[in-house]
Amino acid sequence: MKRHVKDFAVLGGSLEFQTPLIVGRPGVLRRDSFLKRVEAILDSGHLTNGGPMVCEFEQRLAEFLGVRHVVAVCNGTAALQVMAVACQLTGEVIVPSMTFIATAHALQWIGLTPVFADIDQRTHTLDPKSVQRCITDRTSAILGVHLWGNPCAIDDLQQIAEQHKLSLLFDASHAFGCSVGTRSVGSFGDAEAFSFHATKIMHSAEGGAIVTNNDDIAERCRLMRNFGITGLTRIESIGINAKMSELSAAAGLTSLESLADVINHNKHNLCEYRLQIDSINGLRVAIPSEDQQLNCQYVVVCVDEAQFGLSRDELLQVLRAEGVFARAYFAPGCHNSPPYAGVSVNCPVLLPVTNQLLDEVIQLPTGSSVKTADIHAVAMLIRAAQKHATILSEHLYQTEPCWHPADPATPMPVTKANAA
Ligand code: T4K
Repeated sequence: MKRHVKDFAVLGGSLEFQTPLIVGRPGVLRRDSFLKRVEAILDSGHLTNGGPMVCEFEQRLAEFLGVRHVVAVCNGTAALQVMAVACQLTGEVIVPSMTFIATAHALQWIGLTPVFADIDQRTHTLDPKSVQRCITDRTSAILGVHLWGNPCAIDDLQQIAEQHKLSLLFDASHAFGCSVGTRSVGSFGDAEAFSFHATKIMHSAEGGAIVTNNDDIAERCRLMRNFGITGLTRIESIGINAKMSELSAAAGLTSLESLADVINHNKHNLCEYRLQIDSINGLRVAIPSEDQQLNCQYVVVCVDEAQFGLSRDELLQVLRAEGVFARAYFAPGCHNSPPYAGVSVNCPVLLPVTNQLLDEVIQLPTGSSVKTADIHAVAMLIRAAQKHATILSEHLYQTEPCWHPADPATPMPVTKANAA
């Protein structure tokens, strides 16, 4: 309990969490189930190149998502790239700036030009009106991102894509297990790309997939992930090594088995956070729409500095020092990062909502390792920080702040006051 300003770890007080709460802690794989699969791989001697584990993983995913084709690849970035090449994109591709840098970099790396459109205040996904303003005669596609698992404005984007004869693709890295009505994310647009990175709700340590109902796109993706090779030596197209290994598929299959439990736990955590946080003046848990099935992988909180008393970055510093390793994804935004910052072809329109959200959102830890009592402790910390906001803020700028000893974000060790 932080009664006085000096009790805060950032000013040398004792830590609230010795073992930090983390955003993106990988879900634990059921060990016996995973090891059984690893034994089967070792017995078969088939480690990669289209082995039975990858085939089974693709089949299970296709059933789960209700789609015709799943093409498993080595990571989400490769999924975006193979999908873009298979869809024969050229020139400019409209994307949001508030996303992991991989969305933009994946395109730029293969010679396409990401063009940043603004996003919607409520869903944090592409604003169709802004997308319209970004279309030029060089545009070949719209690539929406279902940020935090919130599905994009699919119907509106579909209409724009049809009107301008553009491909419609989605970066669904955050949205495995989410759906709109009865349709799963993965079944929209021409194709969607997933990441199964360790930090994702369903993971294969490293991995990804292109998902589509289009037979031609699927065939090209299959060919391209394996150098464009068919048979023993025949080369049919350009390609790359984007194959998923059998070990990754084993992890993915095992992770898929616990997905329902993980989502239920996350839903409970999100409800608990809402109960605790929404009553704090100046904070609001961002929830898009009650009628969508979301995986609740991210707990996103908007910080109104004027009302709350501390800025998002000050709150982040206070929390991280205590061992609540909150994040400020995806500040400063792709449009403020090299090589896109200040380049007019990448940034043709103003991004007021993007800029505002990049300054004010914070992600709080959730996932299986975060328990209800942790959430109550985090909320109590935040309330105490608000109570002492003015003095805390002054101190933050006057003294060298203390850091949590386990914080990888800072090279500074914990200071004398804290170590004592
Ligand atoms: N599109 C979108 C919208 C994406 O979010 C991503 C990936 C992609 C495309 C590209 O997909 P991939 O090519 O990556 O498959 C992470 C991930 O590296 C990245 O995959 C992810 N998005 C992004 C949102 O988050 P960081 O900067 O959060 O990683 P890091 O190392 O800080 O890990 C987060 C926390 O989890 C840390 O406190 C450490 C902990 N952790 C992490 C790993 C990997 C563990 O405890 N164990 C682990 O194995 O980037």
